[in-house]
Amino acid sequence: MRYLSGGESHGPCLTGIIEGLPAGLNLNREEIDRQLARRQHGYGRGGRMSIERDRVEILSGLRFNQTIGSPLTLQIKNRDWENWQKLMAPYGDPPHDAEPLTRPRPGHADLAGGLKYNHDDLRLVLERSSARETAMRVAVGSVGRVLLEKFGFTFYSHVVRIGSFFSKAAVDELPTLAEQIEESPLRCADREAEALMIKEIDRAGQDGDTLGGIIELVVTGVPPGLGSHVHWDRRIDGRLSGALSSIQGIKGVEVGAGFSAASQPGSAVHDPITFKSGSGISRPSNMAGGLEGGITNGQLLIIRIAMKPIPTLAKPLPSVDWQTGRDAPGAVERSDVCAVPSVAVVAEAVAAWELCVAFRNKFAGDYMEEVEAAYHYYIKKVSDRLRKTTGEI
Ligand code: EPS
Repeated sequence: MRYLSGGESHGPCLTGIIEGLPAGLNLNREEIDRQLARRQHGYGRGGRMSIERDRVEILSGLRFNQTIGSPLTLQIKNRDWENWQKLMAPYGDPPHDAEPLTRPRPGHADLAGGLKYNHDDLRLVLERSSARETAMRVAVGSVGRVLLEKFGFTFYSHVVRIGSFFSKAAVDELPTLAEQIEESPLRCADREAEALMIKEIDRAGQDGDTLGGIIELVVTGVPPGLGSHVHWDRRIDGRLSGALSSIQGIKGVEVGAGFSAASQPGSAVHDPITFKSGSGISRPSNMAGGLEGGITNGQLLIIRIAMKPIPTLAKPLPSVDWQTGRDAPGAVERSDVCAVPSVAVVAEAVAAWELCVAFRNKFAGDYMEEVEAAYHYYIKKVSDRLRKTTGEI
């Protein structure tokens, strides 16, 4: 399975095309819209979110709510396009009052992108580097998620840090806290920490500043055997880390114990393997975060990602006007103070897509019944193997 996406932040729409879906997958547009709405929530977002009401249009690959095996084309309209039609017109000449963006924002793609593509107007970098693109990633990931949910996968995400405040919520509490997290303006399961985080976002906004944070992503119901140790580009930890760190603003990805494992002895880091008659082989701990040797091991998948503060600052950092070569503050654009809660939803979708690709590599098939048969055959094999006595393994 693969997908491509296109679309500028203030262009007419975002488009995604997914290729390689099996036929016969039930897909409701409302489910994709529900995920799109989740991404739009979150305290700290700017004016743009009150303009957009993201909804998906499905233009091919679906008939009577069932995939037919052909490419699935998704479209999300940009409502803000109305205000940008002249400046972002695909045809004709630029309006004479168009102001080019020439003061690159430190931390943004502006400078490196302008050099790479030889653009005079850095708006041409901003338009595609914008996190607006994550709306399509959520739509695409939601399709993968619908498929995986049919096989018992469940996705959770919560915000564990914003600025200097931490949530105390633990991974095993997430299923019971899921509703509270959905209702929280920060996707934070710790109410006390949430109140402090909100104050910190308000303070940053007043100071013309921005804030980053840390998100924890947990997936349950993942069978052992997705990904592979046999080749570097099939290692699922690499696929997930690469995809998650490609989300705008992400500067770090940790799997399981992550960086803390580097400072502990092996005996404290690795998860023992135990056998109990009746239930078979199990793992009493999960420091590995569900991944060993580039393969899912059947435990909860636990990943944390760190987002830097958004680089568009209302009180800008020093920069240079690259038309004149003179010192000038970085460009100021309408933006968000904190988008960490939205990125949590994006991370769920991005992980769902990568897991779905690995799932389809393991359980190939052109139609759902074929995929289901392959899955159930394998799950029975795994379960038989795990339940045998120690001596027989
Ligand atoms: C973004 C800047 C803001 C955000 C945008 C990402 O947009 P604008 O420049 O139009 O105010 O609101 O996020 C979205 C549009 C979205 O849908 O999440 C940026 O520069 O990355």
